[in-house]
Amino acid sequence: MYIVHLCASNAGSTSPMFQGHGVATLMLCHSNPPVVGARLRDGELFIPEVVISAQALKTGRDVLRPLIVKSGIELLGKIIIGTAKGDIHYLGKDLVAMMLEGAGFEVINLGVDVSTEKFIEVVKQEKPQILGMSALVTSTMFGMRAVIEALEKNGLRDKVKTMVGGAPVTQSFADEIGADGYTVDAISAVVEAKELLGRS
Ligand code: B12
Repeated sequence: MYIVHLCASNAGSTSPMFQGHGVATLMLCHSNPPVVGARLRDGELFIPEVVISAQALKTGRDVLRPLIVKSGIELLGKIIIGTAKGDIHYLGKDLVAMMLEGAGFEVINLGVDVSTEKFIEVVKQEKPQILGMSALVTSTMFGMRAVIEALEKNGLRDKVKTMVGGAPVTQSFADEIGADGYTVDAISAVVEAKELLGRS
C-alpha cells in the first residue's frame, strides 16, 4: 500500500527518498521540505506556516516509516540534532531536522536544552554519522565547544562529523571550536550534510 497525495502547489516534485522504490508520487502538499525552505527564504511563507507544514510532514512520515523500513530503502545517514544546553529555541533546529529528513537522512531530534552528557550518551548509543547542534543565544554557543571537546575526550571525535548553526553562529566560530560544518540556513544544511558524508 502506498500513499499518493496530489497537490497542485508541489506538482512535479517527488521526495528523492521514494524515487524508484514503488511510491510513484509522494506529495505532501506544502510539506515538501525543499519547496517550503525555498518559499520561506523568498518571503512567500512565514514561520507559523512552516511549523504547520513540518507537523504535516511528520504525521505523513510516521505513517510511511514502517513501509520505508520494510522496503529496505537505504537512508543517506543518521543525524542527531539538538539545541545547546541552556537554550530553548527550536524553530530553526526543527527546520533543519525537517529538511534533512526530507532529503533522506534518518534524524534523531533530541529537542532543546541538551546537555553535553546527553549528546555524548546518544552518540555512543546511536552511532550517528553527523551530530548537529543549534544555538540562538550567544552564551549557549559555548556549549557546542564543550560537546566537541567531550567527543574528543571520549574517543568519538573521528567517528562523527559535527555541524553547528543558529543565528549567532558564524563560520569563524565553527572553525574556532573545530566543528566540521556550519551553514547559515536549513537548505544549505542539507547540502553540507551530504558533502560531509561524500553523498553529494
Ligand atoms: C522566536 C524567538 C524566541 C521564542 C522561541 C520559540 C522557540 N521555542 O523556538 C521565545 C519567545 C520562547 C524566545 C525566548 C528567548 N529568547 Co528568543 N528569539 C526568538 C527570535 C525572535 C526568533 C528565533 C527563530 O526562531 N528564528 C527563526 C529560525 C527559522 O531561524 P534560526 O533559529 O536562526 O534558524 C536558522 C539558521 O540559524 C539555521 N540553523 C539553526 N540551527 C541550526 C543547526 C544546524 C546544525 C545548522 C547547520 C543550521 C542551523 O537554519 C535555520 C533555518 O534556516 C530571535 C530573534 C532572531 N531574529 O533570531 C530571538 C532571540 C534569539 N532570542 C533572544 C533571547 C535573549 C531570548 C531569551 C533569553 C529572552 C529572555 N530573556 O527570556 C529567551 C531564551 C531563553 C532560553 N534559555 O533559551 C535573543 C538572543 C540574543 C543573543 N544573541 O544572545 C534574540 C536574538 C532576540 C534579540 N535580538 O535579543 N525567543
